[in-house]
Amino acid sequence: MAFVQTPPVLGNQFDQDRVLQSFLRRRVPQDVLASMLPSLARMGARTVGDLGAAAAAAYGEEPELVQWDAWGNRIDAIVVPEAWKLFARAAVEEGLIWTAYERASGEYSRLHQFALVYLFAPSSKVYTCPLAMTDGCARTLEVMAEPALRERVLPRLVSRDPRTAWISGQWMTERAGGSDVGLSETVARETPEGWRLWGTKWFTSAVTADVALTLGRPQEAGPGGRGLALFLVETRDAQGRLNGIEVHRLKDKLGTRMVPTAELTLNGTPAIPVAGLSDGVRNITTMLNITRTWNAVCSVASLRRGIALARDFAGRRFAFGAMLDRKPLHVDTLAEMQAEYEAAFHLTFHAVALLGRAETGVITAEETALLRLLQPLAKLTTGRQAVAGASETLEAFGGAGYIEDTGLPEILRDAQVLSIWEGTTNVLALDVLRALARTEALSVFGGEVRRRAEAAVHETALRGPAATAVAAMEHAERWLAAAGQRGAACVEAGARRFALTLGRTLALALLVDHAAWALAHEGDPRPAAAARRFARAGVDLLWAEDLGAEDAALLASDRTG
Ligand code: MFK
Repeated sequence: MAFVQTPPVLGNQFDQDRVLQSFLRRRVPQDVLASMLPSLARMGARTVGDLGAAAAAAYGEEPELVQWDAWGNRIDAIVVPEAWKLFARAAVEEGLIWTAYERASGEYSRLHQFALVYLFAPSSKVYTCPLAMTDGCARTLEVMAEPALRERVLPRLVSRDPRTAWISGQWMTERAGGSDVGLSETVARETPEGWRLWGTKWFTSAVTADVALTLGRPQEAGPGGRGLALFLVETRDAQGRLNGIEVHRLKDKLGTRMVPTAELTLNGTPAIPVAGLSDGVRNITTMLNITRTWNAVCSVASLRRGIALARDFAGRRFAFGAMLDRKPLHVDTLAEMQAEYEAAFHLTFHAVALLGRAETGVITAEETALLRLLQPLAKLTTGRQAVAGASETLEAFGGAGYIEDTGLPEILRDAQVLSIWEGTTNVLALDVLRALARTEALSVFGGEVRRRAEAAVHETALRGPAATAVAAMEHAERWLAAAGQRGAACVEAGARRFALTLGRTLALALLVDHAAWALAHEGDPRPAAAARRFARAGVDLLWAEDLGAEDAALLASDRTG
């Protein structure tokens, strides 16, 4: 009989996730964890059950824009696949937003929510995008909206009833400014019926949303982000017609193909100011810090799904006289992937734990400074790991990884956006500098790295990686001081290497700390092995020299004449 390849098969993704389970056992009190377990086990089953099946069956299905009805009326209806509707229903039923706002688990509620999100994400065709924006909008309204607006909209955003639940968009990007949002050209005018917006939004994710947070510049307001105001738009009127919104076309994207992303024009769209009539950029960063956390969690989830598939397949695939999981070079590759994933997990879920503490009022001033730094660091560090990890996943399957209907190429296409949207690596590296400029965040950060590394002092196996983390931290501190002396251009040029070094260093320190705990309390040597491997993979990416002048020469025009 001809040889036929066996595809990978995954079981309950909560039951099979040692890293998540061990982390929760350590961080969450036993009684609180016991109350979370049934929902986590259910999501672990659904992600390889009905949700996974729907995602696989919807292979190639995409949303469609229907601009006109049969009678010539402009309708701009977005028709989404049935699978998308299932993900929407499941997200509400499983409380993917609600869990964070109900706060039944106190400061651990964000850990509960994001553990659910992490399990849900890889089988959701990036339904996590509208969910992230809904969460970001909910948090923004919770902290800064007038009571009337908050009380009308917030319960819908966090609803656990599919009949009343709303989702929110985040319509920031304009032709003039994707990263430099202060260049936004949308105009806001106060009319007898209230505020209205005119302008074109160039990249509006999940255009099927019920509401969206967006920015507009009130007439007479000044330039830049300060002159913008943050508005909430309700996309449809009582009859279900779009509220002065024209959808021009859906974007033809590399990945996230089931997410309806559109170019649209606001043509006198009614809008409600959320928090005064200025400082729109500062105000919308409340949303961004939430969506960036989602981005990091989804990056880790993508890494985890990739390694789960590759490890399972390695036990099924025979080549050169043995199964792949008996081949030293393949084992070496899988171990590298596993170590990157475990480090990414600890970095991200530490940020999640701090977010939960912030939102329940138990966070300390030092932790607040750390969280401000961790949100961009977790996003930028894990975004790049997710892209590299997805590429490695495909390669671990050989040619099958390059074949569309295995579902594997989609992992890579969907991962690529994770280092782009919600701030590219470079924009976030600059945000790290912004966060450091204001506070004592670097000394708090350094203290955290050292404290976590010291936790391993009694474990011989962890002394090496702990020392690597401390040495990288010292180098980062020295580099920033020296680059600062050489000038702002020098700091900016090295900002990406600096930020990635900080992100990877804290990831290593947290992994070392957890590994020491796992050895002592669970007799599990695997996190320590991950820490040793991650330390060797490279955490310190900084250079001593300043190559600015050489770079200018390197990039001088190739044109002759
Ligand atoms: C898997 C799920 C993922 C989620 C999917 C969602 C899909 C949605 C798709 C999209 O919408 S992608 C578009 C996302 N766009 C961005 O992420 C924008 C990227 N650009 C930036 O983040 C820039 O850094 C920024 C626009 C914020 C810079 O603008 P400015 O005008 O140069 O900022 P400036 O003057 O430095 O900062 C303005 C204020 O905000 C300052 O405070 P003050 O007014 O008190 O001085 C800053 O300190 C503050 N600020 C800036 N970033 C902050 C922040 N505060 C807290 N946290 C931050 N991150």
